[in-house]
Amino acid sequence: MNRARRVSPLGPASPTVATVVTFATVATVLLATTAPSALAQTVAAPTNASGTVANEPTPLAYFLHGAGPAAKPVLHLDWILTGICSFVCVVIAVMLGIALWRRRKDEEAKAITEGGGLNFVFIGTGISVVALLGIAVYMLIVLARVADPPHEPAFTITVTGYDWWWKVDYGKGDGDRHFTTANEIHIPVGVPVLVLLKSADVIHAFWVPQLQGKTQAIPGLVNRQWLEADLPGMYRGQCTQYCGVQHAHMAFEVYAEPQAQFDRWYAAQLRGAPAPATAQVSRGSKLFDERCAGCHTIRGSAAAGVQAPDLTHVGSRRLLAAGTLVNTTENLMDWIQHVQKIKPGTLMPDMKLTPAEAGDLSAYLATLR
Ligand code: HEC
Ligand SMILES: [Cu+2]
Repeated sequence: MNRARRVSPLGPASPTVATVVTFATVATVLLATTAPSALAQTVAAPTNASGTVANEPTPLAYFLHGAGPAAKPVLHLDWILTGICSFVCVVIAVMLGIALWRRRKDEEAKAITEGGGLNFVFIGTGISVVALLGIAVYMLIVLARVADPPHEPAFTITVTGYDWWWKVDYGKGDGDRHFTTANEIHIPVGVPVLVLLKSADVIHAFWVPQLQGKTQAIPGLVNRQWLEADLPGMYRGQCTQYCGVQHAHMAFEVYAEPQAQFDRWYAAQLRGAPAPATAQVSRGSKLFDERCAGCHTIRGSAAAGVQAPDLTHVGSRRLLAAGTLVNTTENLMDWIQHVQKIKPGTLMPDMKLTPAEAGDLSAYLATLR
């Protein structure tokens, strides 16, 4: 029996055509979803009165939008790498398809002689080597481009990773310009800010995907990074090095604001807490000094603990406990009394409070705006 070899009905040129079409489709979809209108909508996420952020970015939004001179080159690298990898997958799938389609009959297969088809191996290896080397060089170029900010940083902040929250120091070593906050970073839009990264315990990693790559925070070492956003808005950040049970709840937010708004925020953060104005607030303040001051600081009061977030302006933050809860009065009181249910294993104990104590403390905390 000598049946004619089956020939692909598509003809020899069609695999290439199919690949090109698939690749073009992928590229078009990517480009369409990154149109400027989509970008502005997802990235600009102003806080509204109720404290919720409109258009909160989705976790993978960083693949579609970058918002700064450090993010853009990385974004393009992402797309090109994805394009190349998808292209390779498609080519291999098509070749596999052709091989299956043109499969030899069993008796013919036995007749295959050694050494046949080796050219394909040489050509394939050659193409792979060239492509991988090209990618490696391109990656190094991108790394070099984003290593330093395009111009002098406007100022420096120090970010320290703790299990499981971030301490943020502004104006460190600058006397009356220094203050400490937690889990919320504000930067002026359009200028680079230098970030010195430290750790108080284990290795953490600081990552604001839409603005920058990842940088580790290592005990005993000071690493550097810089942040710059082209557009005002909120950019979510996350610890990206596993650091213990609550690693997933170690998020933070970066707010890029016009300079004047940033200056107002800075001035407000510099102020200490107001002196208690009512008897209830005064009782709450005393309770805080007794129960919480061993760990927490409130500037302008006697509380000066250093192992936990500075609470002087806790009311000004959108989220509580490194992105775990939205900061509302109910959530705040729930947090204080049920820490270990909300964020099990975290380094603050549940605080047992009588209803009267809870009322006093709540009244006091409400003054910390
Ligand atoms: C043993 C130390 C300790 C004590 C005592 C303590 N806390 Fe905390 N507190 C922490 C730590 C650590 C965190 C950070 C938890 C995290 O996010 O993982 C924290 C977080 C918080 C936060 C969230 C802060 C933020 O920026 O999101 C609030 C609010 C808070 N504590 C209030 C209190 C109050 C009020 C008391 C007293 C009734 C108190 N804490 C007692 C250690 C303590
Ligand atoms: Cu972590």
